[in-house]
Amino acid sequence: MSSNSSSECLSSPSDTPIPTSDVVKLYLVQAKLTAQDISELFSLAEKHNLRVSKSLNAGPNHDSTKLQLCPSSEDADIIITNVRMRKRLERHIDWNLAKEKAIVTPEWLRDSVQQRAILPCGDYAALRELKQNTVQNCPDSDDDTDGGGSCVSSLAQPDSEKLSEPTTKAHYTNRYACLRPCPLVCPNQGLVKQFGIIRRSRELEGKDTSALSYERTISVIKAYPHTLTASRLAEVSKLPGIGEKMLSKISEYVNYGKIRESQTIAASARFNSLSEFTTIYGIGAATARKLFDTFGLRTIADLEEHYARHEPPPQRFSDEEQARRITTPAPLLSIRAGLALREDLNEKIPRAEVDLMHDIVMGELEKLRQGCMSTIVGGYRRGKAESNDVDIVITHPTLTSGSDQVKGLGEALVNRLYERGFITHVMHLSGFHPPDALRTSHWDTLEKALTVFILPPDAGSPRRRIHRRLDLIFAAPEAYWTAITGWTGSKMFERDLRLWAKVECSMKFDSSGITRRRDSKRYFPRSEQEVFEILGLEWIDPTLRNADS
Ligand code: 8GT
Ligand code: MN
Repeated sequence: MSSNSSSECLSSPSDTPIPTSDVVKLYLVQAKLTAQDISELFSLAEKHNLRVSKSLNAGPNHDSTKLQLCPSSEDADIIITNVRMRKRLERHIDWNLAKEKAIVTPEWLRDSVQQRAILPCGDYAALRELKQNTVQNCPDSDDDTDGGGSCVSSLAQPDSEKLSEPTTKAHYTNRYACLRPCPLVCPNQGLVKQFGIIRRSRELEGKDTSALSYERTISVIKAYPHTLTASRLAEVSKLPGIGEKMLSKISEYVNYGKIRESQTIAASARFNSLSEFTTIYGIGAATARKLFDTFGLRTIADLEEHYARHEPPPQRFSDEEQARRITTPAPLLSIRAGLALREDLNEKIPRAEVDLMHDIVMGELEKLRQGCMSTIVGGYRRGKAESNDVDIVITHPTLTSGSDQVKGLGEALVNRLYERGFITHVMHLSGFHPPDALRTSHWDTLEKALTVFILPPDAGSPRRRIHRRLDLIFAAPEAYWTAITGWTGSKMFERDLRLWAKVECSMKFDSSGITRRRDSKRYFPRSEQEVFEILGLEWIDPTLRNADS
């Protein structure tokens, strides 16, 4: 996911306290566990030997800790076991010793790692008789949160201010998508697909409000953890944003396995033409409608013929934009060039190729400037097997914001990649956003280069080289983690993250930073966990931010 992206390397002018670090030692009782379970649990404990928030309700004395496996039960803080009976446990651990430890089930480790927090051990006590001891001996013995708190955390406050409100817990019933864990594939993926067709159609027809309400409904269904059945409809009707109309469509799906409107749209010639037109870079919904309605175009062949005669004039930039944008000799991707590259650009990118592209970009960057850090964001970071493009956030520990250094690094990299034949076209230029950046007119002020990339010819293999979309985002170190959060998506998650920050925290979140509205105080998180903590949000793993489709 990231190459040498360690928060410790990042110096930042933040005045937030550095979390103190300690270690929670784990001992695994192997009895009653399969070899597969054992290896899974070992790798969870080891792989995630990372800083975790010490409790969900990390309060003013926010702490962080590392998990560490230890070879002896005596040294352990927490003992993990599948054994549920005293007699059986005593074969492995002395009962008096057991009473001094927290004795939990393997679920505790799985959930704690997933949520990056030492969860309350009492909730996972392996033996009923030892529950009280487990509660008392848990390295974090705070009670659970009541889930009702809103924004603010220790990190969010200036040193002098005390705060009391806890991190808000994530749950599928939450009003905000950034507090609803959404897996890549949910139990009701078929319904999500049917709603996706209606949403897309509304978007193509310029009915943005309706599109957004389908988008919201989709994100709520993505988070719903049960397979929908008639008996669940009552519960579903109480989920946020599910009104009469959505409910009747959901119930249609539950009863018939499909939604009539989705079927009709999917079969319509207009929907198919507009959908196809908007796959061309530079053609948004409004242009697609114009091509269909005014010029009577229906197919890609029609578009090719049309643009052979009517290539729109090249983009014009205001002087201000011109001064801000990354300048490069690489040609702008025109609609005609976009049409020519259409088949390539519409082909999905497998993860292995994403990694390869990232390696090439970072290899070239290393030659320009040693010690850069990067993280692949977007759908790849959310766990998608195939991506439409590759998004990489880049920084260097010595860059200073507000100077031209960040832009300079971006320019140097894009130019180098162009000279070496890796970048064939660019399309972004500051202030210009891809057509699908949707209604969010102002995402952020980071430097970014939206480009077309091609892998070098591979002498050993005759495979076809495919043009790929590559987005490079350049941030100063203090904006690195907000850039990563802001570009990981999904879009609905991002939308609600911004809304949450604004409504619940009186803060402004965007990829370039977090600002408190009342006094414009800026926060500079040193990890993505800190981004969530500053906003008083429970951590959600990137693979659970798939709220869109
Ligand atoms: P995909 O690439 O496989 O289609 O999936 P994706 O990686 O989720 O979509 P994307 O279109 O590449 O966008 C990645 C994320 O970046 C989106 O979730 C969106 O929130 C965000 N994003 C844009 N444009 C911009 C932008 O101009 N600024 C910022 N900060 N974020 C943006 O799509
Ligand atoms: Mn992407």
